[in-house]
Amino acid sequence: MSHARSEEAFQSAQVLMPGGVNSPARACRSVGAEPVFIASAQGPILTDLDGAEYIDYVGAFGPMILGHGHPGVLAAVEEQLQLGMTYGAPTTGETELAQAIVDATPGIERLRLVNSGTEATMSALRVARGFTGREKVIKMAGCYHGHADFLLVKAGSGALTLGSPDSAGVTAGTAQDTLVAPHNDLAAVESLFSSHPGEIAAVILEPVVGNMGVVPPVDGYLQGLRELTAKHGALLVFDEVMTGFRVDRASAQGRYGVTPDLTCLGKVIGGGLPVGAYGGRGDVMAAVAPEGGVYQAGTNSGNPLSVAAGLATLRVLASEPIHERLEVLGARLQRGLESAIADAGRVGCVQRVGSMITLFFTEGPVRCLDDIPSSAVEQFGVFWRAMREHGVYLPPSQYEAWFISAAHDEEIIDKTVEIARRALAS
Ligand code: KE4
Repeated sequence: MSHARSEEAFQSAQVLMPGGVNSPARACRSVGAEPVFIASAQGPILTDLDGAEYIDYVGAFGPMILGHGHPGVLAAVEEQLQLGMTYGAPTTGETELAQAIVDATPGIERLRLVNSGTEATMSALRVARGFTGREKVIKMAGCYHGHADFLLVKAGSGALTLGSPDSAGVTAGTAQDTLVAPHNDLAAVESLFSSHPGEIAAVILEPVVGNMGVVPPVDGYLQGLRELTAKHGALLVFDEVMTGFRVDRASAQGRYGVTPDLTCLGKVIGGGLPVGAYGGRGDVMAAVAPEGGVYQAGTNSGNPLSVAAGLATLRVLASEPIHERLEVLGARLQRGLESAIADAGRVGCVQRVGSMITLFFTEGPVRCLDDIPSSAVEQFGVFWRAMREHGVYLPPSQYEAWFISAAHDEEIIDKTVEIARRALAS
């Protein structure tokens, strides 16, 4: 497969942008490759500059739950485009999107729309600190919550992939208010509460982790965190930027039956355009300006195009059995990969929640970061290159979730498994 045009494009991009990319997660360095440049996308298929087609499991890192170019989403954006792109004044679309989110999400009574997942988590934790009058937050090693300074501590996703979970440029003063626990370890969180009485404003986590690969919560973990935070007067914050409307219409909190005080959203609720949101208990959200004293703002917050794409997406999710379908496709991919691993005599495990799935090159189960050996990362790189060469585009890191969309079907899943079978055998 020739990548000549992508190679040329990458040369030019590297001159102008660090690593030739606008987000390190796209760089493909840890899988020992260069990125291909995408020319177009339709349904479950990406087409690169050289005309090669790939079955897409990146899904733009999460938003594209309906696949690329869904006609309803395109029509909504086109209609809004004729009316104007952005106004810096309120629109009824924002209220409709807010209502659609509140209707579906157990933990959200009121919310704010922002422009990215990073803004959502950063703002939610500012609100948690303002509301509780406390300064420290607890996060879990390997969870990624965007690139706000105080959250780039033991971070997952691209930070972990590129070996900088603790980013340069984050001051010691900033990092000292972030306490870190291993994921899925309730006792570790309990001991942080004991050693910092009255100081912890919030516990933030990905209820299903996607940013160290897919790691579901162990039994009782989310419930335990709910009880611990309530007991100590801290807020429980679910970062559902990835899982929101993805693992269930009611997000991970609905799927697992645990309601957080604050929830962060992004990705799916923007239907492919830039968006984020944070929201939760009415009394907590009343702390946000202009009602309360916690300042948070944005020129493009609630952008009409993003709102139109998001609303169209959520309406499809509310009216069609998409999540049921994704569950069926996810289970089929999981079974196929598991049998391919077994038949190839390889060591590996497949972890999945709904349409989020990861093949780890270790026996498993993977419950926290320490369960992923460096050999898994190396083997994943070899596997990733073979998959891309044969037309399957996976997220370029062992520490990412693969996403299935409603535009995938049984045939595409089976083709993926066949390609994986060959990649694992070689
Ligand atoms: P953004 O600022 O990238 O919109 O969202 C940050 C974020 C927050 N929380 C969770 C759970 C997330 O997964 C993310 C973003 N995730 C990824 C990668 N898994 C974005 C891709 C990238 O960084 O390029």
